[in-house]
Amino acid sequence: MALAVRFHDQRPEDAERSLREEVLAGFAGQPKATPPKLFYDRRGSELFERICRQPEYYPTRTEELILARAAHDIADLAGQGASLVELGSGASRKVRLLLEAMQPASYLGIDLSEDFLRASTQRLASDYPALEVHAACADFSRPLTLPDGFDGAHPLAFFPGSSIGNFDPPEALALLANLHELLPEGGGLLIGVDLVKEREVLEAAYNDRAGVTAAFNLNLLERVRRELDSDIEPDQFVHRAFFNEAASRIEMHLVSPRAQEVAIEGERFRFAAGESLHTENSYKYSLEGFRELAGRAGFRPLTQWTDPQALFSVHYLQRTRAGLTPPAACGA
Ligand code: AVJ
Repeated sequence: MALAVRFHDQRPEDAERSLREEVLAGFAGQPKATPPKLFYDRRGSELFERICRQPEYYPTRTEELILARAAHDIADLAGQGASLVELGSGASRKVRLLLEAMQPASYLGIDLSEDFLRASTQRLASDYPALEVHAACADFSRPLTLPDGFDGAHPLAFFPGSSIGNFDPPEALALLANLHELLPEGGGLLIGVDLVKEREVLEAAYNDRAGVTAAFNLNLLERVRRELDSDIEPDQFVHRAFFNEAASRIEMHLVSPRAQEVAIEGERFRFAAGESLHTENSYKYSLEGFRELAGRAGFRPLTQWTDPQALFSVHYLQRTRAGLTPPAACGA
């Protein structure tokens, strides 16, 4: 039995800049840089699913392990009658662990990619016939509201995968502040956060031996060639990923080993030998560092869980009455 998913279109008017606009702006920048959301066309999403299964890429399986162990504690913290709101609603098994432990009456998936959102929420609706399933197409880096008809009295928001790592600290703070706005006082936020660790382990996760992360990174240039008018040759670029310890982030780049010029949509862009296009940042936190950031956005850290090797963390945060604390007011 496949029950209908209630679909809510909450896309902002000026919604998305097109691939063309993002690429032209990114290649014209100094340094050259493009936003990581450009990775996720159909092929990019498939490659990401494969990254998650690589032996070096610990975040996915570690977060699943943590959630499987903590699911009943999480359900107790969320309390009877809680609904579940998933941000970046994916194909993941993670949310199923929570659905089974919490048994909520309603679920809301929020994602910007409409096709993906419709497919994943439809699967949940058929697998959990008693669950009232809502889907909202919205950008959670902008202010959000719960859609009409969704039971928002007692929601638990779930933001898995360390997706927060793609945002630099001020953006991450703004995103948490949006979630603070979305939730009623006392509401919960369950968020997966990747942890700082030895360089070797971090760098291996973004340089898997099978080359899947490299293919994922280079797919961005394949996309430019497929979807835009361009003579760019992806094999003239190489994948590079390294830990920038001072900034506490993995950086992914596409490096041009030789000087070259590429044309995109009638514009020409020069790469010097060794120059790169910066395609992603993935910030890594300490437990205390993340708790502090959450506190500044008006969340009280109630519990956090890690795996035995402290590779990854899941935090249960409670929305307090207070909103964003200005940085000047929160010194020691
Ligand atoms: C989806 C942002 C959590 O940063 O680990 C994986 C994306 N990029 N390998 C991450 C990614 C390269 C991933 N996030």
